[in-house]
Amino acid sequence: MKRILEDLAGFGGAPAFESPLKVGAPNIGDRRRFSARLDAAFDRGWLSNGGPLVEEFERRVARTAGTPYAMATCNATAALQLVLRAAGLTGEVIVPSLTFAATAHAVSWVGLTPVFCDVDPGTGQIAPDHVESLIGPRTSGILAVHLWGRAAPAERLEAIARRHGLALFFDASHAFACTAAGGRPVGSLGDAEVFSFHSTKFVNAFEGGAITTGSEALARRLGALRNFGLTGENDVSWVGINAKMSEASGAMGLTSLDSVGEFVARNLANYRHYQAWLADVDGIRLIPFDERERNNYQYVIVEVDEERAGVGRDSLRHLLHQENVLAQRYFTPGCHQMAPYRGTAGLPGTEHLSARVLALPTGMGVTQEQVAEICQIIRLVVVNSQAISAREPVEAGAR
Ligand code: T4K
Repeated sequence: MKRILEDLAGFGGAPAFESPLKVGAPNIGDRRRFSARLDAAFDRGWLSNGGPLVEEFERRVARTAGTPYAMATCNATAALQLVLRAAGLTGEVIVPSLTFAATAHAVSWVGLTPVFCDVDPGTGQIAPDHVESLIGPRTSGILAVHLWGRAAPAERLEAIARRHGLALFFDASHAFACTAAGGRPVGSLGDAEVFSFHSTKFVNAFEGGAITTGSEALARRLGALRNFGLTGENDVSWVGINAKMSEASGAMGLTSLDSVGEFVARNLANYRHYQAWLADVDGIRLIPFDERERNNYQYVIVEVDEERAGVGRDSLRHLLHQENVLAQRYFTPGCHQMAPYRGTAGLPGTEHLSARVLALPTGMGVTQEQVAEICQIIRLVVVNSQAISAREPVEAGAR
C-alpha cells in the first residue's frame, strides 16, 4: 500500500495498478452458458425478431420488476423514445438535469421539449417540489431517473402526476433489481419504466434495454412500435422503428441474469469496504444507499468537498487516473449546461453535485483488496493536499 506522498504515481511512484480499474467493466457471468445459448440459437437458425432467448429474457425481467409486461429493446435510449411516443406525450416533459445525456436526448429526439428540474443535493435524486413548480399548460409528463441505482421518490412523484393529470415514467437504467421506498420493485412504478442492459450496467446484454409496464394497452403498442409498427403479417398500424433486441444480446442478458446474486454480493462487499475505508477521510462523502431496500450497489459515488478535503474533484480524479483508477465524473455537467440545452436558469443542487461527484470502480473486476488500495490513495491525497498543491507532479514511475 502507498504510504507517503512520493508513492503516488503523480509524484514519482509506480502506478498502483498495472491494468486499469474501470467504472463500468462488464459483469459477464458464466461464459460457457453464454456460448451454449448462442450455439442453440445458431442451431435453431433464429437470431432476432422475438426469438426464444429474448422471450425468456423478457419473462425474467418482468418477474424481477414485478410487472406483467417487459419489452426488450436494442438499448435504453430507443426504449425511452418508444415510451414517450407510445404514450402520445406532447409539449414539455420534466426531466432531471443530473443524468446521462440519453435521458434528455430521448425527449428531444421525439420532438418534445425537456424542461430541466433540480435534484436534492444530498441524494442526487429528482426534487419533487421543483418538479411541481415547473408544471405549466404545455407539460404532459415527467421522466424521472433512479440516479446511480438509488430509487427516486416515487410516491411523491406519483401524487404530483395524479394531481396534475400527467404521465409518469422512470429512467431506471441504473436500477435493475432494486426496490423503491416500501419495497416496491423498480420497474413497477409510474406508467412505465426503462432499464438499460448496456455492457457497463449491472446486468449486461452487450447493448440492450427493456420497458416494463402494468398496462396491457401500452405494452401492445410498444410491442408494435419497436417492430416497425407491425401488428400483423402485413398490417402496419403505427409509424414504428426497429428497436428489437437480438438473440445474441438475449443470450448475454440471460447469462448475466443467472449471476445476479454473485454480482450483488461482490458489489455489496466492495461498497462495505469503501464505506469502512473512507469513513474518516475528511471531505469525502460516500453517497449512501437506503439499506432498507434491495440495491444492486453498482454505482459507488463519492462527493468531494474541496474546502474540507483540500483537493478538488477533478484534481483527485487526475491523481487516481495516474494510478490506473479510471474514476468517472458521472454526471458532469448537468444536461441543462450541455450545448444542445443551454438556456435554462441555474439549478443549484445539480450544479453543486455535478462539480463534486466521482464514480469509483466496482463490479466483478474489482476486489476488496483493490478497493482498500484505492481508498488508501484517496486518503493519502487528502492528508497531503497542502503539499500536493505546493508541488509540481512528476511523470509516473520516475522515482
Ligand atoms: N439513462 C441513463 C441514466 C444512463 O446512464 C444511460 C446510459 C442511458 C439512459 C442510456 O442507456 P443505453 O442507451 O446505453 O442502453 C456509458 C454507456 O455507453 C451508457 O450506456 C451509460 N448510460 C453511461 C453512463 O456510460 P460512456 O460514454 O461513459 O462509456 P465509455 O465508453 O466511456 O465507457 C465507460 C467505462 O466503461 C470506461 O471506463 C470503459 C468501460 N467499458 C466500457 C465498455 C463499453 C468497459 O470496460 N467495457 C466495455 O465493453 O457511456
